[in-house]
Amino acid sequence: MRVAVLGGDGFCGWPTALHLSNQGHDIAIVDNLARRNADNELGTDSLTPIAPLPVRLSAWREISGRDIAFHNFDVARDYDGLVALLRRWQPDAVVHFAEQRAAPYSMKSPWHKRYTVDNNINATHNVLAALVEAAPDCHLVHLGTMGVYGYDADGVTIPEGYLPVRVETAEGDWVEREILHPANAGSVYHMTKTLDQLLFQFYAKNDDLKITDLHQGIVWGTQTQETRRDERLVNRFDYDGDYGTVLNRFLMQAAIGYPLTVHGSGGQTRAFINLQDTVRCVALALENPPQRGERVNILNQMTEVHRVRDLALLVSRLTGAEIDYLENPRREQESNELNAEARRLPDLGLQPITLADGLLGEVIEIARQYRHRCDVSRIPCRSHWRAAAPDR
Ligand code: NAD
Ligand code: USQ
Repeated sequence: MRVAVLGGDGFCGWPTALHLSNQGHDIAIVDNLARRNADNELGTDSLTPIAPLPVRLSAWREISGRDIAFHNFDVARDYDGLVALLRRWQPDAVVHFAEQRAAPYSMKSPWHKRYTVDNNINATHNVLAALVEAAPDCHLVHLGTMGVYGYDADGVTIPEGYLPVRVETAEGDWVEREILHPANAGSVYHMTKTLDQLLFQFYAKNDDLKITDLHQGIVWGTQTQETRRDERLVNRFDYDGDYGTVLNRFLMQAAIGYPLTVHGSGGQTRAFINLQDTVRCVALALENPPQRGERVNILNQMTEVHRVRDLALLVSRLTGAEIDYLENPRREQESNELNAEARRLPDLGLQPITLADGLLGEVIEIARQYRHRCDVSRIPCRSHWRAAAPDR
């Protein structure tokens, strides 16, 4: 297959590009390096020393004998560049990771809110319009988020995308429908993913585009089979208060002896997946496209569910780290249950890697190996969901 990986320099995109290349697919990465620029803006850096993308690509060529092409442009702005690439190269599939993905970053200021919406919605809409114009048979695989469903505390089981409902007509008859599960975003970032969903529904219906939306949980881990093959291929590891996600942050904090930063009581329950499973799931989605004219194919890409407090206790038991219960900078439920269906990817062949498989130790090793690169001042989360109340 010819596969364009949009956002292929990022945390999930880079290992996915390598995995697909290793499977024998022809890969072209599109990335405007916005994530590396965000590090410059925030004064942060990956804990692991990630090589510049051209160095990564020549290392991969040296090690695997395979070429990956790189096109440096902004998918949200350079519509003509995107159309030209699709028309010239005619990919069988596009994997779309090219969005601003951090909830705290999206809530930092009006500028960050507007950037996240402009970037994410325009990128997704440009991809859809360009596919209609230049490659209507191409399969689009998008990385969505479990966060589109929200974290209500009512214990209702979350379906894979579509919720069966019965509605009473004016005549008193009952009509059965399947609707998109109601959107319930917890940040401006998560809201962009709920808007993406509506764009997909329209383009699948109106233009018969083949679209798969993978609602992914929080990704933990750093390396995959391919990124481990050479230090120049090492994947990024975010630990700062904006881009670092909870479990990787805890593992890195434990490695440097920093008390684990639990927000509030840590009663928040979230879905998780290991990075190696992420790349496997994308490959499975590519092997199982919907047909033209079918509705958007939605799969929940998560393998286990954990409460934040329990993760802190687990990491503390493994490492002896202290736990700090901090005032929560976010506006979110203090505590929730999470019951979500996630059968479709295992039914396609996914064999999940779980926290219990001992891989936590491997991530701790990575964190220990590179702890000298940590800037402790970047650990606290300084992005607040609501402006401080004015003095009265
Ligand atoms: P990332 O920020 O590391 O990677 C995103 C990549 O896209 C970056 O390399 C960035 O430079 C690029 N990009 C952003 N906007 C672009 C644009 N307009 N044009 C071209 N390139 C652009 O993020 P990630 O963690 O790899 O996440 C990838 C996708 O997976 C996101 O859409 C995210 O919402 C989703 N996701 C991530 C996680 C997670 O835990 N990391 C969990 C669920 C879903
Ligand atoms: N949290 C802490 N301490 C920390 C960091 C986070 O207690 O140091 C808490 C947060 O308050 C939140 C939970 O941990 O309750 C998860 O936060 P997170 O930053 O790990 O994850 P989130 O903001 O939800 O975003 C991440 C990715 C995003 C993806 C999402 C999947 O950045 O791209 O969409 O996970 S999901 O959570 O399923 O929506």
